[in-house]
Amino acid sequence: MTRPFLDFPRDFVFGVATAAYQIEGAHDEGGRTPSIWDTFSHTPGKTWKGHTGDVACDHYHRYPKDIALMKELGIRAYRLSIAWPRMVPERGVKNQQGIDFYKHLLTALHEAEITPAVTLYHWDLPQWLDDLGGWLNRDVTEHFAEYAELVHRELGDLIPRVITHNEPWCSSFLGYALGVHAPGHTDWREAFTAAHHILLSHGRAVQAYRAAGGSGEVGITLNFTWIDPASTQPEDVAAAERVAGFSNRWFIQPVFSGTYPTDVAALVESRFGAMDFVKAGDLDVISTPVDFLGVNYYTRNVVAHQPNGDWLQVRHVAPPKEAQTEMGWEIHPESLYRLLHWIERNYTKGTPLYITENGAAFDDAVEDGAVHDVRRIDYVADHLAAAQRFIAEGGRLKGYYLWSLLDNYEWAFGYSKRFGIVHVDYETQARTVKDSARWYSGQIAHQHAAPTAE
Ligand code: IFM
Repeated sequence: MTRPFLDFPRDFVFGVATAAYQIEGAHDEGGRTPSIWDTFSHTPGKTWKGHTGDVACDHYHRYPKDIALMKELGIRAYRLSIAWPRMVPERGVKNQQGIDFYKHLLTALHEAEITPAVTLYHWDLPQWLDDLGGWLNRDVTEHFAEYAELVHRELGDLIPRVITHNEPWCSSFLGYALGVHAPGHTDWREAFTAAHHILLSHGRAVQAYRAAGGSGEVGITLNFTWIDPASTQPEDVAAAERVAGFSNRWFIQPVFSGTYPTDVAALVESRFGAMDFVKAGDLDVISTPVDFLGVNYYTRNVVAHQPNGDWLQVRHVAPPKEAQTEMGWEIHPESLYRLLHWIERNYTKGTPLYITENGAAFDDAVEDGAVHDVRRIDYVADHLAAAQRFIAEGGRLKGYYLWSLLDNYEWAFGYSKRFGIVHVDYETQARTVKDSARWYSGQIAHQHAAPTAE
C-alpha cells in the first residue's frame, strides 16, 4: 500500500484480464467439446505435474461471484476470451448452450457496469479443427472468419471491443516449433506456416466482422519482448536486431505495413524453405485497418551473438536473480516505455494502443487471510509510471488491463505460477483478495475521484 497512485487522463481504461481455458473449467459441460489444450494437457509429460484446465478456477459456475468481486474492487473493464469449442463444438454446429453462457456472462458484466473486451482466440483451437490440420490448414482461416461472424451475430451487441487473436507468436512458435504449447509440434517451417495462417485469419475476421455490421472496436493483441544487445559490439547489436525481428517485427509489420520484414524472411527462407504458404493478396487482408493494437508486455531479453547457437545464432543472457519474477522474466519497466514509443513511431502512428496484458507471477501465500504481494504492487506501479510517461509525451495509449484478475492455469506451468491479484485456493476455490488488488482498486478510485491529467 506504500505506492502513491498515478494521474492518468480521465478516459483512460483500467481493467483486468483473463482467458477462457485458464479460468473456466467445465471442460465437458454445456456442450463444449475438447480443444487442443485439453488434448495437450491430458498427454502425459506435457504440463507441470500433469495439470489440466478441467476445473481451473471453476469460473464457468462461479462467474456471478467473480463479477461481484470485481465490482466490489471498483474494476470497470474486463478482458476475457470466448472458448471457440463452446461456440462451435463440431464442424458446422453452433452450440446454443455456449452462446447462452457468454450471453449471461456478458450481460452480468454490463449490469455490474464493467465494460468487456473480448478475445476470440486465446489458444483453445477446437480439436475437430486440429484434426483437419489446425493452423497448418489454410481452410482454418475460413472457419475463424465464420466463428467471428457467429460471435458478432449472437453476442455483438454486448461486445464493444473485440480482439481477434491473443499473441500469435505464442500460438505459432510455442505450439508448432518449440513444442511447449498445444498442439506440441516441433517444426519451424510449420511454425511459420501457422503464424501466417493465424495472421490471415485475423484479417479475414476483421473483414467479416465489419461486413456483418459490427460497430464496436476491433483489433489484435500481439506480445512484445524488448530486445537489448549484451554489448555494443556490432555482432551483438546485429544479433539483437535478428531476435527483435523474429519476436516483434514479424507480427506487427504485416498487420500495420502489409509486408514481412525482409531480413527475417531471408533467414527463414534460407533455413526452412520458400514461404510459398504466402499467397497473392494475403498481406492486403492481413493489413486490413484495425481500430487499435493490443500490446502485451512483461519483460525484455538481453542477447549476444553465438555462432553455432540456435537458428538465430544467439544466446540469452540471464537477468540478475533479484530482478526476476517467478517466471524467470526480468522486471524492466523502462523497456515498456521504449517499446510503446517504438511501436507508435514505426507502425501504429495514430492508431490507439491498449496494454492488454501486463503483470507478474510471484510465489504468493495466504497468511491470516491476506496476501502481502508487495513486489506485484511495485511491478504494476512501475509499469504504469512508464505508461504514464509515454502518454505525457503525446503517446496514444488508451488503457491498461492487468494480467490477471485471478491466479489461474498458466499453460504448461499448470497451477505453479500465480499471476492473479486475487489468490485462488485450487482445493476449495476460495478467493482471497491480495494487497495488489486493493492497491489497484485504490488506483482506479483515484482515477475516478481526482481531477486528473487531460
Ligand atoms: O498467462 C499468459 C496469457 O495466457 C498470455 N500472455 C502471457 C500470460 C502469462 O504468461
